[in-house]
Amino acid sequence: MSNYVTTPIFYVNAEPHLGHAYTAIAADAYCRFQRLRGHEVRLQTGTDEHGDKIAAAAAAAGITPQAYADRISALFKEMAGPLGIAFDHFIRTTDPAHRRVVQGALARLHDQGDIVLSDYSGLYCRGCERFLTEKELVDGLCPDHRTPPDPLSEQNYFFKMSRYQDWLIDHIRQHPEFITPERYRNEVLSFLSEPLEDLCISRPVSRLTWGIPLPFDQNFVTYVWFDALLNYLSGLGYDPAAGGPAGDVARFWPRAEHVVAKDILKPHAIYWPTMLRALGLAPYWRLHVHGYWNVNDTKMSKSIGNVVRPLELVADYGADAVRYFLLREMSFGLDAAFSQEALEARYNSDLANDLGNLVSRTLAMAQKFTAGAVPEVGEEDGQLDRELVAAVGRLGQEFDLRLADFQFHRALQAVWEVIGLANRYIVVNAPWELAKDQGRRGRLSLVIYNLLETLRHIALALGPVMPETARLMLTALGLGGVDAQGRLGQWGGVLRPGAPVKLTAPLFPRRERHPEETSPPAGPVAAKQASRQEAQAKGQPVADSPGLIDFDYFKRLDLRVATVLAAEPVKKSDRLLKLTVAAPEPRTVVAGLAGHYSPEEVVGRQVIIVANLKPAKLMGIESQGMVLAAKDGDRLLVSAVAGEVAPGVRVS
Ligand code: ME8
Repeated sequence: MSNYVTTPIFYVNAEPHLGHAYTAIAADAYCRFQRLRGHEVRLQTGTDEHGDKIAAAAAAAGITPQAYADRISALFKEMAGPLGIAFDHFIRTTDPAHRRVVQGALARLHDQGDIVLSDYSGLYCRGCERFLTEKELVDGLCPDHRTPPDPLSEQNYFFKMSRYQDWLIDHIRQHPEFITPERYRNEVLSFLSEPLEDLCISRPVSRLTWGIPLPFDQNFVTYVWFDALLNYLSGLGYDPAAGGPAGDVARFWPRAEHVVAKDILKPHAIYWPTMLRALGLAPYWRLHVHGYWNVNDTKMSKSIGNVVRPLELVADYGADAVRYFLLREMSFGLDAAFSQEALEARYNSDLANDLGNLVSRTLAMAQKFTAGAVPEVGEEDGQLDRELVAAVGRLGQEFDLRLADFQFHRALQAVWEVIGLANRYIVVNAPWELAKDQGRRGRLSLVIYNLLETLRHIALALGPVMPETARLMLTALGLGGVDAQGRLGQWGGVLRPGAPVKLTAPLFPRRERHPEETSPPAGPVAAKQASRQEAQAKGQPVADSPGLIDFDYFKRLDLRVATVLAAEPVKKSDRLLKLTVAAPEPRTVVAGLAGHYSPEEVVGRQVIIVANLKPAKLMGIESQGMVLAAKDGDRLLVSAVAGEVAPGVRVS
């Protein structure tokens, strides 16, 4: 069965923040998990580009809505790579194919009498882009935007959603997995206990032109939610005029799963299934609803301005640490508080201490006691060994159950229980003591083998959440990709006795605070602004002082060690070499080294690159980064580190 997983398509009225990143990371981790279990998966994300909000943001920026949408949509797309989000399709609602699907669906529902013209007077909230009912107001204000809605009276087209209310209630009752966690299912059922009003799906062009024109009345454009929800089908190549599902719709729709936060529960749990029903399609399979990331007890949101930029965190902590923190810290379904202290604490305790130490101690002991190789084991298991093996077996079951259910925090908790047990196993077995006694060599080999084997399972479990860490761990164990290394929880049979094992660099070096940083850490990245202002007030040097940059600014540079895998001269240039480097993923970097180095001289070297430089075309070749070098008169000397390290290691 093929899984189809989607994130919401994000509004392009402001830049991406950590809330958006979280949804995409959760969806990505789930997809990676399904792929590792051998399932075909399609992950779709994208941007929602029509409507009042975008038109207003573009007007404020003094550019056309399309130019504005192009700019912000690119930021959402570019956020994916550094966060390790491997989407299969990025959809934009301004894509011509999507617009055709929306118009086709509107025409079909209009023809069958599911869309009708009617007069409407009501209270319209511009933030929500919809009419609110009296009951929804709190003290006369929109509960989400805390602004008074405008009284509006106009003709509009309505989707006869109420026709499908009874069917929807039955469907939700009969399919407990349809909306999870359960609290959101109950919320929807409670909302449905009152009669549904029909859904206004048009906006008069006198009020809004930035939308998809209704195919049957040019005086109106489509309501942004009716347009946006259809992305889930248009991204699969849906044809509204076709009799039934075909192609990718037939292949993926039966296992469609949407991941959203609770702010958009109603459109997904009520509008969308009724639209699907009216179009003659089955409802999606599951809707996974998470809570909010809050900062100081307030929802992180672009309109409030308390946002944390995900790429700044990645530059600082690395993608895997950010992914781990977000998925571990939030209980899926509930709200969670973001603070840099919490991130720092988890980094140091869970990643540097628990995981990082386990990996480096185990591999260091394998170097020392079993000649840097997987040992041969002949010794009988004892009680302690059996406990470890049993815990790994349990992890195999528990992890799969939790991840299949979007319970990332529980799945990771289970992994950390095994990490804790393995760390205790080291202390209790004291391999350094066993090593002193020739008669206990067999026992020593067994202990080291058991630890290496436990690391293998930990790496397998971490694959969906921390793909790069898993890869480095498996490489250190002499194994290849995470997908071909046996099944999580099934002990033994993969590590080959005699195979070399080696860790080239610590996984999560402890973060010692830089002397320029305030102590304790200054809270969310966005809040660091405050300390900067304070420093400025005291006349201390900050970014705005000529020639000086502050530490935050420096930290935005992602400097990495890259191993040169291949090099060739760039045609028609006597200055440029085209390098393929591992940092750790392979990428192309064009460097002005020709004339100073031959291609053969640079292959195999480890150089320092600026890894987050915007790609640029040099002589028609896209360069994804810049090699640092020292220019001394006529000489050019390429940068290096003082010893060999794992490719991709950060330089700071
Ligand atoms: O609603 N905590 O787009 P949007 C957690 N275009 N997640 C958050 C968050 C927070 N503080 N803030 C945002 C829209 N999100 C529509 C969707 S879908 C057919 C159309 C995430 O840009 C979360 O996934 O306002 C939430 O549902 C989504 O961003 C809202 O993004």
